[in-house]
Order: sequence, then C-alpha cells, then structure tokens
Amino acid sequence: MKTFYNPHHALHRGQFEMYRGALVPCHEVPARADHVLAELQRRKLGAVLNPQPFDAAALESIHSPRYLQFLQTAWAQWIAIDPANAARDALPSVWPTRSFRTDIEPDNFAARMGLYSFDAGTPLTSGTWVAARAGAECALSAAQQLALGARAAFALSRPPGHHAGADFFGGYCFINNAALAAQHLRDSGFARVAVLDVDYHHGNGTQAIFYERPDVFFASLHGDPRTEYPFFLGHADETGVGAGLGANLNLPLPRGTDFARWSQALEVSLAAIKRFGAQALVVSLGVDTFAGDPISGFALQSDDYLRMGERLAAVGLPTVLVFEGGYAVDAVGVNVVNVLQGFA
Ligand code: SP5
Ligand code: ZN
Repeated sequence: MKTFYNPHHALHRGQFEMYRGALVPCHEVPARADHVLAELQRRKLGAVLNPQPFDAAALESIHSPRYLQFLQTAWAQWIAIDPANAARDALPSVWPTRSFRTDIEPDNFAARMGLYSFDAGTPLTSGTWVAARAGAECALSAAQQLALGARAAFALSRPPGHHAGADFFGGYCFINNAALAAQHLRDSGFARVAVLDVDYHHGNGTQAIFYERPDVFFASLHGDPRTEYPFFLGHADETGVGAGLGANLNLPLPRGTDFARWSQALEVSLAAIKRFGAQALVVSLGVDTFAGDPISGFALQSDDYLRMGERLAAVGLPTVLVFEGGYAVDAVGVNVVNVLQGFA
C-alpha cells in the first residue's frame, strides 16, 4: 500500500503541555512519525510519497472558514503581541464554557485561542499551520487513492487529527485528517463511509463532525471517558442525532483492557459497520492502546497489532489508515507498521 508522508510534520514541534499545574514536555513529538517512517522503509512495505496539493475548499468541507483563518494567522498574531513570543509556544488558558457566547470572535488573542480550543495540552507553534495543512493533504491523497481503485492507503502525518472539531483544536490535534478523508471518499462516490477509531482516546472531533449525518458511520473503541481523556464525550449512549441517529457507536472500555477483550469490542464495531453497509473505511490508527504507552491505560502488545491489521483487512473494504496517537516513542514504529503488515 502507498504511504503519504507529511514532509513538513516536524515544523509542528510543541515544547510543553499543561499537566497538573506545570508545563511538562510534549508527548506528541516529531520522532513519532520519524520512527514509523524508518520502520516502514526497513520492512519495504510500499512506496512512500509526498502528498498531492489540495485547495482550501477541501479543508472547508470539514472546518469552518473562521477557524481555518484563525489557525493560518495565529502564529503571526502571537509574535505580534511580543517578539519574545517567538521562543514560546502559544497555549490557551481561558475558555467560553456554559452561559458564555461563542458567536462573537474576540479581538484579544488569548480569548480567540480559547474560543477555538478545549484544552491546555495542545501548543500552537510557528510551524503548526504548515504541518497540519500538509497533513490534511496526506489524508486527502490517501482517500484519492481509493477513488482511483486502490485497496488501501496510509496517511503518515502529525499532528494527529481526531480530537479536532469543525472549529476547535485540542488533544494535540488541529485539522481532522480522518474526517477529511471520509468526506473526500463521500465526494468521490462512496455513498456510505465508516470511520473506525481505534486510538486509545475517544475521537470526539470526528464524532461531533458526523453526529447528524446518516452517510458517515462513526465507531470508536476507547478508554471510558468517565476516567479517560477527553472526558466529556464518548459514552455508549451517544448514538447520533436527527438524520444521524443510529450512525454513531461508542464502545468505552476500562483501564487495563487487553487484546482479548479489545478484540471482542472490535468485532462489535465491525458487525455494526457491516450492517450500516459501508462502501469504504477510514481507520483512525492510534497505537496508544499499547501496554507501554506513557499516557494511556490499555495493555495491547506489539504482536497484537499484526492481528489487528489482519482483522481490518478481512473486512474487505477499501481502506484509508490515518496515523493518530501513540506515545511510546520507541515502539510506535513497530506497532503502526505491524498493523500495516498485518493488513497487507
Ligand atoms: C491524538 C491523541 O492521542 N491525543 C491525546 C491527548 C491527550 N492529552 C491529555 C493527556 C494527559 C497526559 N498527562 C501527562 C502525563 C505526564 N506524565
Ligand atoms: Zn490517543
């Protein structure tokens, strides 16, 4: 399978995320994608290509114009406040919660950071826009391969995407790559598309984007939001709304879940995707389900990712795989490429 690798990913290089009242080193680091690329090339699992260019309209199929405009200009605004900001990440610290207005875009930069985000763990840096924009092109290029008849394609990019909503960033994510791929498949003639999110964390952004849509099914296996990030979405009773009712499936799992238990939930999600009648599949491929992940609580082993890939291939649908989380940096290459090898 072809891999579309983001040549600009390392331009997004956060220094710190807020954790328990302190700024701690970012978990979402450039080495993550470098290790996946190195392992992919070591095992010779197909061509690694630069993404094709796509215009702004593709991004606007998922994200609001005012959010995209903000992301594109945020760094320039940040350093205009104080030239010394060039050495610092921009992190939000104030948010419009219940009873506040979100229809008026404030002039104040910190206020706009809060309007367009939901956590203080997602630094915006000098290269964030260029990296995220090129990442979107990787996801779109991978989807385009399916439109051309390919069985599968892989978008190897960071920052990840599944926590980003139509008009907000968070959870290390800015542009929702999986959602862009799913929409591109819809626009290419696949009438019904499923997104399967196997990242440890619930894909709140992807769920929210498609929650009212009957044509894109969203299924997610993840740590129970009662205890796990992103906490405020991902419960089992979220099944879609309006025309989208029945097109959303959450399978929250307890800390400590191993591959035997995880696989049972995978079967439930795949049966639902089959009933839905999906014609193409997008997999949000996070490997933070790994036992050694520093911020997560499942117990998958490296070999389990081979079985995961085999099972995903057996679904028999044209499939885009999109890299999401996975923070055991030294294992992330082996784990991701095991999924691809199992699939192949
Ligand atoms: C794409 C993705 O996997 N995003 C995950 C975002 C999780 N952000 C909150 C993680 C809190 C980590 N706590 C730091 C532990 C310091 N040892
Ligand atoms: Zn994750």
